Amino acid sequence: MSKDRLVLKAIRREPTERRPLWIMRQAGRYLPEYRELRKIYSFKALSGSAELSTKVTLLPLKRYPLDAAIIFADIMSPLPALGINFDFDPGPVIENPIRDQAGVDALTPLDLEKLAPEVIEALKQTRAAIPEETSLLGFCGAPWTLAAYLVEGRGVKDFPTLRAFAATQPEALSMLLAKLSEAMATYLINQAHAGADAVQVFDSWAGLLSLGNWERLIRPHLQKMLETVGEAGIPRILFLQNAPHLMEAYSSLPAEVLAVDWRVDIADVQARHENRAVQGNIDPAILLHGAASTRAAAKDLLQRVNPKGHIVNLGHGILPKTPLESVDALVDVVHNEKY
Ligand code: 1CP
Repeated sequence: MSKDRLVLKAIRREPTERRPLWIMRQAGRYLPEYRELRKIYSFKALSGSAELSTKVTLLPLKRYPLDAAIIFADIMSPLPALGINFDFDPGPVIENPIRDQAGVDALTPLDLEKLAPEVIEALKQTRAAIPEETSLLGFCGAPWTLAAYLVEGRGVKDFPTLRAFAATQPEALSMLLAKLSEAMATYLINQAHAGADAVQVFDSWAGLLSLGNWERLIRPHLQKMLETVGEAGIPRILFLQNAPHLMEAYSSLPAEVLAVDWRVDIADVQARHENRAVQGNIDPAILLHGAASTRAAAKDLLQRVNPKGHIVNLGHGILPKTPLESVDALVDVVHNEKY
């Protein structure tokens, strides 16, 4: 029964027999079977087909007893519904980056039929294939993180074109974020209807602006999106990356779970926000060093963080060169904790 799904119990801050564990980017390149599939199919082909996406989503669960499945797709997957074309090399590359108001105006009205139907179908197929007690997670990119790619054109260190756009064309930015916010709220609700138990909003590039500019330019759109999803009754996991200066601001957004990277003291976040669950936050770099280092980091995390409302995860995506033994060690520590 869904009420026994550990991730959902932790989201509600109910007692659990052990802490739930899943891993950001758990279906990625550290898995040899994923690398084999990538020899045959491009990332776009894998994520663009419901059958292949389901197959890849299930790969990490075949190897490890993880408590959640997260659909193998990208934050860009729903953007064709706004008339946006892109490719991957290896990250997203946008065909026509948005650099002015005309670029925003050129977006099409939301085309519901193009709102990643392959992801919606993959959610249904995955739900049918995973154990009853495993949670199914949907996700999307936060409006600002999506805008980062749309304006910059691709992932670039510190996103200077985006920051100049925000400083000089705040009205165009606001219209862009409003469109993305509305589209992503619809997308997340569709994912929940297709079987997602909870949704994670990835704000990977949250930290690029000052607190004052974030409050003024970004918060209203992120807040609106989260509120719309919350009104539909869907549990929300909000992940921010590289944004310690915004931690308090994000803590006031409507989300059941605050998911943080390794730069943040997660025990402190938990202590200061007693009504929230927390997710994270082992530094993925530590897993590169092998099982013993991973085991030590995992034990330290469990010792510092109250189990009530704690979903164990890394502080960002697992790195491609991570040895499989490190993941075994992480699973072992979490599964054998006594409390
Ligand atoms: O388990 C999983 O792998 C889940 C699927 C997943 C998710 C949740 C992928 C597959 N991407 C994402 C989200 C995503 N995509 C984020 C948010 C999470 C994060 O911060 O890591 C971001 C920022 C992206 C953008 C993106 N897409 C990047 C980042 C690098 C850049 O240039 O900015 C990359 C490399 C991609 C392509 C991509 N998406 C996913 C994979 C496995 C890949 C690599 C494709 C490959 O070479 O096989």
